Amino acid sequence: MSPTVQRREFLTALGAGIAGLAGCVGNLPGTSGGVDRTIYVGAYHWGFIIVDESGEEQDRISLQRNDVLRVVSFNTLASQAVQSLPASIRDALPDHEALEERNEERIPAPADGDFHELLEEANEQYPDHSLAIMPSGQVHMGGGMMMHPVALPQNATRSIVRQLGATQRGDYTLSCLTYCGYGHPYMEIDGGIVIT
Ligand SMILES: [Cu+2]
Repeated sequence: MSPTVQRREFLTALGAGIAGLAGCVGNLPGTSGGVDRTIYVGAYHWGFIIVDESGEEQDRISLQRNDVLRVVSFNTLASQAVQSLPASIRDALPDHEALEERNEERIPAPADGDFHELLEEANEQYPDHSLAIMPSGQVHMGGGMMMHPVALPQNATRSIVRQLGATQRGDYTLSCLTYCGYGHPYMEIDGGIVIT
């Protein structure tokens, strides 16, 4: 199968996941408009940044069971999508150099090749990401997923908004499920959301 075909199939799967989730949330009792918390999640090569409504970056979001979380996600390279965010959120996003420095602190150095070159290559060849929120320690998509994957392409013109019910206690990991180059395996925040 060519990479293009694989990709198309993956995107179709994403669409199915999104429709499924919309169904779930609509059926939860008492969630009509009652959002308890909104977070903004930016995807970059090779990580995520979580910013709360006040424009503060957060390492971890704590929720009570049955809270309703609104997640606004975007690719930090999708300039039109970023422009549509509130100014306080845009201002909280580190510039690309700062994000690149984070990579060097978090991600093992490549055995051959140079971090910066691999990043440039990834920007060109694999500019798209996705975001899924799943129970920590779960490698494959399975049950208990909090947010089914949403596609975050670089050419997106808008952010993606999802409303999620925090129905199950536990630690959740934010994860990119779209191959995006060298650092892709490290593109996650383990335990980024905790439901107590
Ligand atoms: Cu990615």
